[in-house]
Amino acid sequence: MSSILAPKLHFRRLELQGGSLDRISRRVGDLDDIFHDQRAYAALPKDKLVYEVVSSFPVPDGTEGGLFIGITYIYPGKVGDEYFMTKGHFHKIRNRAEVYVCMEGEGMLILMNEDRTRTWAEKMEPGSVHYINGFTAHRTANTGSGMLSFGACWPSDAGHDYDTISEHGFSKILVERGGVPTLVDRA
Ligand code: M6P
Ligand code: ZN
Repeated sequence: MSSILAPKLHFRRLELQGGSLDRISRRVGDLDDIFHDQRAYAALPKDKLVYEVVSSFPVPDGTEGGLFIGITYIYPGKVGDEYFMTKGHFHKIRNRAEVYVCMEGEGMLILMNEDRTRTWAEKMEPGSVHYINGFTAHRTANTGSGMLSFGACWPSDAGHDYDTISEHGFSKILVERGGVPTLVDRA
């Protein structure tokens, strides 16, 4: 007789459960090189939570052919006119793709090609599914007044390349212009 297991990832409950879960909290103080308005950044408390990630790694990191699953929760807020957002990354193995599924809130998935000549965004709303091609940097911003929560699924050998983003950034930033999230060239 085989056992029946409860689901570990539950979109309606907005949580991952059971097993060994990895939890990361990113606070203002952890994000010193991503926001464009350094004066507004310096005025915020360093311990203010910006986002949290809960991840399940069913196979060891680096395994070819496996998948990782995570949920990211981004708090509402802004640094100057720029929305709270994730650090963003390319995958270390550049051709690895990823899928995001928005569970609650309003947001934008910001994408950039590898040579930084094109940055664009997709609107995230509850139920929206986003295919992120390989070779494409990705970050998410909370453009609403409540939490933005989304599920993610990515190959277990993809890895995160944060260095390229902290060194060069995205070529456009997402800011509020007259109440509307707008992508603009970096000054
Ligand atoms: C999603 C996935 C994770 C990622 C997280 C936060 O859940 O893409 O791999 O860690 O978003 O994004 P970042 O790592 O760029 O801060
Ligand atoms: Zn990724």
